[in-house]
Amino acid sequence: METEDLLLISLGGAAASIVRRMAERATTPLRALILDTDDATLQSITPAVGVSTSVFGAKRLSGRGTGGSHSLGAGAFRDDATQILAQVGTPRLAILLTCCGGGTAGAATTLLEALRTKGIATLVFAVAPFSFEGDDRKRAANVLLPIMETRADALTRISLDALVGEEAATLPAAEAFAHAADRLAAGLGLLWTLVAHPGFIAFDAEHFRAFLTHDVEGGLPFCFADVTVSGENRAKTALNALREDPRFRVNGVDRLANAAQLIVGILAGPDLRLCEIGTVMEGLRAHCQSLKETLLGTADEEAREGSLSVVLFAFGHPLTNVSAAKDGEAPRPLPKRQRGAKAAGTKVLGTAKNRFTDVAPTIYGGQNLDEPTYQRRGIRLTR
Ligand SMILES: Nc1nc2c(ncn2[C@@H]2O[C@H](COP(=O)(O)OP(=O)(O)O)[C@@H](O)[C@H]2O)c(=O)[nH]1
Ligand SMILES: [Mg+2]
Repeated sequence: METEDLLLISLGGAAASIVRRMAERATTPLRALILDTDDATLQSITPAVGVSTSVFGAKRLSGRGTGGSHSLGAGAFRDDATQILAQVGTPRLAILLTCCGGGTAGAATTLLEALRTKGIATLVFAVAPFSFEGDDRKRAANVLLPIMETRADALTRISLDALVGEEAATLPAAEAFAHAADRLAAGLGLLWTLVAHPGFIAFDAEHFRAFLTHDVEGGLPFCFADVTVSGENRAKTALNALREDPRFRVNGVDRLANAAQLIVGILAGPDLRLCEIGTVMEGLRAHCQSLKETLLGTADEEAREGSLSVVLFAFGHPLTNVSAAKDGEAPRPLPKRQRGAKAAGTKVLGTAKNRFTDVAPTIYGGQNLDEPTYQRRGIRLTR
């Protein structure tokens, strides 16, 4: 796949610093557009191959930022929409990253609308402020996030508190952010590699698009987490870490255990063994009791030799829309999701009961062994 099919867009100073971290550590070239309303932020970003930066809204804000106002961020985007959209071009999938505690994030709603008009699918990582940042930022983010969610194809709300874990309470504020930014940059870097440079089982921008195509208005909420481990039992270790990851706990509900669809990305070196993929997939299926669909993608790079990374997207809580619920409010039922016929679940693999005509199927332990394992277990292989 050409990386031109995929573009990472960041909005605001904090998201810019996360993309900068990604670019510094990228094992595979990044293609990113860093947008901000503040000149100073962009000057601190060393130009990297494939990464462009752009200040917008200068007419209104003189390159000095929004002062935390989402409406100024939105207005700034409208002033310069044509120029920004020309820079975006026409990728098939855009990954948008923004920190909703800042004002530039206010541009996201109009930007997402424009990307949809251009037929660009959007996967949004929206970062909610730390709880120590105070109620005003939290309130502003809580107004912006549901609007973004309706305009994205899929959106995850990233809790900085959950990213940093219990240390958030004791770390100095600047360190807490640096820590969270590093964690997020690592996870997004893995996602980038998985989608832009897939391995023997591809999950590229086109596969993501197909998965995201659905008829229900509004974006799909999802949870995202990643882990990188090494050592003897690395597949088991990765699995255990993901099962415990606080990023899957939303309002006390385990979004991983309740996921209806999973996208699993496995990244490793040439030493990746098939049985390790099996361990991860089997373990997830055992943990996620409501699972209807599992999509798998891999990426392999020499440089990853010895380490195993897993990225996980958990979609579609089957009973409740936890992501839409506010603190203290009961989760609302999730609207029934109908996706385009082509992308629909395991159907892609066909529904034949038996590979052979006029022969009784081989039933063992209640399972039809004539159906390939990946089909029986609901794993959708993409190539
Ligand atoms: N204070 C601070 N907040 C950060 C930093 N990086 C990220 N954040 C988070 O990002 C939010 C601010 O977003 P930012 O993109 O900087 O806003 P903008 O550039 O003013 O539009 C805050 O609410 C924090 O949650 C940082 O270095 N310092
Ligand atoms: Mg700023």
